[in-house]
Amino acid sequence: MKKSFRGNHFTAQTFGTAKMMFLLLSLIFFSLHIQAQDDKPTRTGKINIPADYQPREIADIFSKGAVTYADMQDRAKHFKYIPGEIVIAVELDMPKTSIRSKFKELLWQQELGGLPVTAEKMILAHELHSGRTIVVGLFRLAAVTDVFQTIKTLESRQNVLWSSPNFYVEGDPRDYTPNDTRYAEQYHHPLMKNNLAWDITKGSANVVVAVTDDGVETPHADLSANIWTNTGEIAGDGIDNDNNGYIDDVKGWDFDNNNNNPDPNVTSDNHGTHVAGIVAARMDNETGVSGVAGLSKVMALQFYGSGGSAWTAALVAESFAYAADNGAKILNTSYNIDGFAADPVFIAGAQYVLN
Ligand SMILES: [Ca+2]
Ligand SMILES: [Ca+2]
Ligand SMILES: [Ca+2]
Ligand SMILES: [Ca+2]
Repeated sequence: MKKSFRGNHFTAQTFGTAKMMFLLLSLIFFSLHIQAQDDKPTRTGKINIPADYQPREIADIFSKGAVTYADMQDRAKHFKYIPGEIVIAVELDMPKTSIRSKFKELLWQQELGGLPVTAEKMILAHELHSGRTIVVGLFRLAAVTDVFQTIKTLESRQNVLWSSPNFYVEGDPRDYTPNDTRYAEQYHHPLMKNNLAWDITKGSANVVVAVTDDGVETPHADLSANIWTNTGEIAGDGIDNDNNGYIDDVKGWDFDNNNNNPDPNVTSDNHGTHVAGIVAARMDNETGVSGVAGLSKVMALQFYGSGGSAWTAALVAESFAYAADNGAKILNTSYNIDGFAADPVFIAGAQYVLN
């Protein structure tokens, strides 16, 4: 599959295969995984969700004590709520069909143990098998009533499952949309729900993705900002400054031709550039498209290409080891593995990466 990424000419058609989707899903998963390991994820979406909020998992919301006074106190440390409003889940001895019409007529003050209800609104009714119904309603309380004191009091009422302040979040709830000029053509992003992921992370310069392929156009206008550079190496002095076994490997390595230029040898070798763009075309530079992890780095490793040497297991394994030894956290290998499936040298390379 040779597709053009040259001159920002990504087209919608270039993302067609299920195989590529799988690759991308793997990429974003691993990006998030690595991000979580490396540094605390920063919430970059337009809604400010506190990074230190660690809510308890709610197993069954229609059960007694599904959330507690303590849970709500914890949530209130991070989110605002409407004063004087309370949401109550209460079990009533009547079928769901009767609830909506009778909701306003119910003696809520009595039903809720003398609670000073001044207004009520039904949110939903969940019918139980027994013909009883759990009703979740929004209630306005008399002005002086303390919402949290009320929640604590209601915990001891048998018919109340739980109650909650009426919390709200501030900000624009729409998911993140990059400003890249051809973003709208990239239908895979909403398909993969990347916009949701971008509310949590857009990638990180700390996450280096090694793209082992037929080379990467490192000066590309939509890639150059995201090309990994080997900071331990001094360019052009003919010395292996970082002593990693590769002389002047400032921007990766061409294992196929055994030199320090991982750019494609011929313009028709554009698959690696295409893949690198899917991974990490620079996001929000008002140029071209956006990668899945558009702020992460690409380590360009050329390991095959037109006019190169035989594509041996040793060459593949060596490139894998380079990626792992030089800081890549993710290894992208978008090629046909079948020929190496049971090759011990290839497996050694793959195992080395995993270890
Ligand atoms: Ca070196
Ligand atoms: Ca050097
Ligand atoms: Ca090259
Ligand atoms: Ca871009």
